[in-house]
Amino acid sequence: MIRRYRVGNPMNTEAVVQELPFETGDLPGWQMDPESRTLSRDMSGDTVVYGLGETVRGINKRGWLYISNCTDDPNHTEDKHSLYASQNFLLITEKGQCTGLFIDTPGKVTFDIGYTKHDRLVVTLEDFDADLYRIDAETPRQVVSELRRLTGKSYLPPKWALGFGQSRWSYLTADEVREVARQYRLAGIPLDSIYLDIDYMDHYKDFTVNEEAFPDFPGFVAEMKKEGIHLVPIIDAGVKIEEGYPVYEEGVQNGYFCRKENGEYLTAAVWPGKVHFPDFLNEDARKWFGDWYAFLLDQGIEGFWNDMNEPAIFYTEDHLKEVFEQLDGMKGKNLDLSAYSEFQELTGTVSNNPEDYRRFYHNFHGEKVRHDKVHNLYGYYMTRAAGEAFARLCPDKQILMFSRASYIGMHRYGGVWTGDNKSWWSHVLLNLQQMPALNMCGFLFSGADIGGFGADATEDLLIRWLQLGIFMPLFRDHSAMGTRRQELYRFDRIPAFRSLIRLRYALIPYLYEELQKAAETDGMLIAPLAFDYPEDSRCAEIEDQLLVGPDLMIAPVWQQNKKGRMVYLPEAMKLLRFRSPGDYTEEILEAGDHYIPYGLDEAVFFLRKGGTLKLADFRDEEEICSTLDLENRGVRIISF
Ligand code: MIG
Repeated sequence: MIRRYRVGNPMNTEAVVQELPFETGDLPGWQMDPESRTLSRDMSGDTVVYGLGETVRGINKRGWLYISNCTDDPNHTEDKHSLYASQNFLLITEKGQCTGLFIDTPGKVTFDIGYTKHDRLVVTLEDFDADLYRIDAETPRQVVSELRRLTGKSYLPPKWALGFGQSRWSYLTADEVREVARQYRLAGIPLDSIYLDIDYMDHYKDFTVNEEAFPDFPGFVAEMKKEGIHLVPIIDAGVKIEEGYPVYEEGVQNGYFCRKENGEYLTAAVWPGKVHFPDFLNEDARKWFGDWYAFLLDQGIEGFWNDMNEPAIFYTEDHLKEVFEQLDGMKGKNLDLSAYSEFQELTGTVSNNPEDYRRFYHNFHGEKVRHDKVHNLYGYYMTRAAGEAFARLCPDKQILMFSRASYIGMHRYGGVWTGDNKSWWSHVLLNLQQMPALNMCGFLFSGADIGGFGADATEDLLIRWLQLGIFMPLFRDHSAMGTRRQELYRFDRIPAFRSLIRLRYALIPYLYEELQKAAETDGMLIAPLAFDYPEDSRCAEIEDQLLVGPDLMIAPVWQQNKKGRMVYLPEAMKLLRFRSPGDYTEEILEAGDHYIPYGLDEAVFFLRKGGTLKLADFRDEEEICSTLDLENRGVRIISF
């Protein structure tokens, strides 16, 4: 049952697709205080708080302060409060009871989940204007499906998007891309997509292609597709200011960019240098920007990733001017401690400065709205621009789409990737812990940069990450400029990589069917153990095992130099140990704690009681280059 309460006078975010009448009175179970702009409640020792989508820390969110405020921060350490996403949904379980709360408000929201007081949950709204949806159901999975009935069906990607993707910031030329494809073929490792990062563009201008580096782009797209490889270009939020560049010219002429108080367009800087930000919250601008995706669709592109849409700001022209003026006054002076810290403060806070988010406005439902009031919607509406355009331009085709910034509602138009993580062991665990929370909020097609984006990956890290990644819907290796190369063929253990990626391909019939079911039936692909074993109090504490679909449980190794790990089984399960898709052993294990050896050259996971695993049927000698080679194949069944 969903009950809707309203506080203040909220804007319509269009997160919700189902119009519900308002209840009067207070939100049951919560104390509401308009003065402090808070909703709060007690938590008992057994209360577990799930949700919030993509955030730092564990599956159980208790014991930290989380702030919904879409932020481009590449350091996802546990002291952070905000990442790229704002998904204001909590799912609370307590002694067999469960309840959900979706706080639909486009501004900043702070979730103090036992941070200030360990037994108190306090939600503070920047503006006390929100629609509050309280969901009561028998089980956590039912709470999740009610949320989805409220907010709409989840985006489903094309099947090829479950194949392996290789990315790098950036492959600079068509030949470099060809070489990546060639090396994968040589190594016998299947690959379905190669990502084009910002350098495929002409001077980082959206909807352009650098003709010198990528001559005859449509021909190149077709050539790669013949090999089963999709090219997936990035699209950034900011539009370069440049006379004669049609996206810029059209935006200016039609008033589609965000304006300052005085009516001028805001000038910010991102990769292209100075840019204007499209006003995705304005329906006409949204349609216009969406139509531009046709520039690439028409050249054979079938997938995109939307970046920098928090929006990330290197600096704004106005703020930079102020900074320089103040610095002028410091020139030649002896900077004492306080002057020096002032200097540091001035120069160190130029990018993503909160002041800058108050300098520009949107035309939202015909009203002039200051950006910070609707900040968390920007990435959602950029991706919506794309999603609505795909529905208009190619209604019969599924287009791959995922975004960096997000808000609930965006799950109807695309998935997310979790942004600039690092090649750290702790980020393998973070990837695991973010996935069930993303699923709860509707973001089924999601994943992290496998191998880690920043910092240098080692071979064992990459293998361990892939052992988790083969179960994640978005399955992409991506890394940053300046870091150690992490295409799989650059390492020694090619047979191990080949077997793992081939096993992923064998798992696609199961994964895609379950993903499809989860999207259609408003379910989850990836869930915490406690969702299916509510009576077992041990499960509520498990932070490094997951359920994948109804039949599988995984317990990856996420620490270096381990040869195995302890695994908790809430009931008897069948352990499957694969050395390749055709070479595996099975062993039935009783409920309880087990030490499970898990080497670098295998994949170990568990089939649940009554479970059925469908594997694509191919032999070890058979070549599998991409998902194309899975077509018209039978399945092999393993059951317990
Ligand atoms: O500020 O396009 O998260 O995946 O490779 C960096 C370059 C901008 C951030 C994305 C990352 C991408 C990178 N982008």
